[in-house]
Amino acid sequence: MLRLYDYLSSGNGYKVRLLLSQLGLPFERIDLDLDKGETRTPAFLKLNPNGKIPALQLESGEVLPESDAILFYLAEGTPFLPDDRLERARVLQWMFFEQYSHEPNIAVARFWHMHGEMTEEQKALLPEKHEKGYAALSVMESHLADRPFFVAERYTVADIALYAYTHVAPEGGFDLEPYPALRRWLDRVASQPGYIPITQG
Ligand SMILES: N[C@@H](CCC(=O)N[C@@H](CS)C(=O)NCC(=O)O)C(=O)O
Repeated sequence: MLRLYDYLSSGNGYKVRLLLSQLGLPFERIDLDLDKGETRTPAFLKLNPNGKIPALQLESGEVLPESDAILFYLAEGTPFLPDDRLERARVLQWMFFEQYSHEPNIAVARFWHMHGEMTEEQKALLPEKHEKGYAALSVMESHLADRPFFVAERYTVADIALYAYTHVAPEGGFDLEPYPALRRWLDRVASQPGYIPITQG
């Protein structure tokens, strides 16, 4: 059986949980407590030397880390990943956008809000995280103004990658009110078959 190394409130872990649920694939979930350093134990570092969840252990024993790589792997040959060459590249385009322009700002601001008192350094960096996070949300808003989903007019792993931290952005101090197309897209994603909330393990 597939084994997912995960942490319940992690959006990166949630991406994988959500797709596994939508594919109807059974999996064992191992929860590692980030606050207790459980991603940095020698045993886990042997599985993922980068010391981060999510990591998916395949039935062969091979371990695949990096949420968007896991999504891409699991989606191959399913309706969640297009066959067309350019559309597949567009899925990657939005996943790279998520990892470079979105997650490092929105997820990090949320993490700081959720994990105890912020340090002085975090407080000083927060306005920049918000500015860059809002810039990413604006890019998403204009793309979604005349499209139902990010790629190929249908729900793909590009939507899952971007949904994970966007729908909980208010937990990082972001106001989604000025983004109507984005909020309609959030509702569209939440109504897909097999949808589970981030709180469900
Ligand atoms: N680029 C990675 C980021 C993974 C990541 O940042 N994981 C965090 C939780 S969301 C983590 O495991 N942090 C624990 C640590 O760094 O020790 C992905 O998309 O999977």
